Amino acid sequence: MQLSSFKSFPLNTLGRDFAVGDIHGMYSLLEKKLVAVNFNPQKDRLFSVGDLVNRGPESSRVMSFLGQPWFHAIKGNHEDIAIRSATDPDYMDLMLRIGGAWLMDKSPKEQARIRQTFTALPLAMEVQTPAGKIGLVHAECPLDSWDDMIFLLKAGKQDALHLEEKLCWSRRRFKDRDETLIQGLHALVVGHNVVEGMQIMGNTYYIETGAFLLDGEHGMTLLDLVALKPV
Ligand SMILES: [Mn+2]
Repeated sequence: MQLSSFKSFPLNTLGRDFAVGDIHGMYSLLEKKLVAVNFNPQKDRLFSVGDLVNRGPESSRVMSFLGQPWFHAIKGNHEDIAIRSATDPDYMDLMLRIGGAWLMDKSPKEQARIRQTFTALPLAMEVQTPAGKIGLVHAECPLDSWDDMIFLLKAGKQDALHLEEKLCWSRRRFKDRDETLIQGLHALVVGHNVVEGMQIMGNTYYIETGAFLLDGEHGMTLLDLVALKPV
């Protein structure tokens, strides 16, 4: 049983909850966004939809967020690529084409530690809010029922139905403009597909607005998890 593949968070009775789109090494930009909303690390929580690293210039610094008690991330396809690059030359080539040299510049021991950190990241998270339960995955929810999907994850069946691969990589629903409501959730928040502004299909919120491309105020989406509005 892989306890790490799913994480559940109770209502935050002290402060606010935010979700952030793919960070992709844009440490300073996220820091700036957190200052702008007066983020309080004692009370507030930040949930990342994955793709913490690669593409942008500060991937190593982004790793430091993973040690913070207020920061919670799932595994994106870029973490998956980093893990696979240890043993698969094709993924190593890919890593080097997508700004992953930061990892290879580290000692073998440090590389192993980082890959271990990525391997331990959950594939899905859920957060209780006053508005209802919010789910977070990187790419998409492969099943229409959140509870059925979580049941499989909890049972350690992330290989069943290629669940792990779909959670991290699939673009099927996005390409199809799929408006299917994910049952059992108030909203599902995802990254992965770059959109110009936040897009909503059914109850799925696409918040990967291309921080690494635009490098500006609108490039990184910080979402208020209760209002489901970018802040
Ligand atoms: Mn991404």
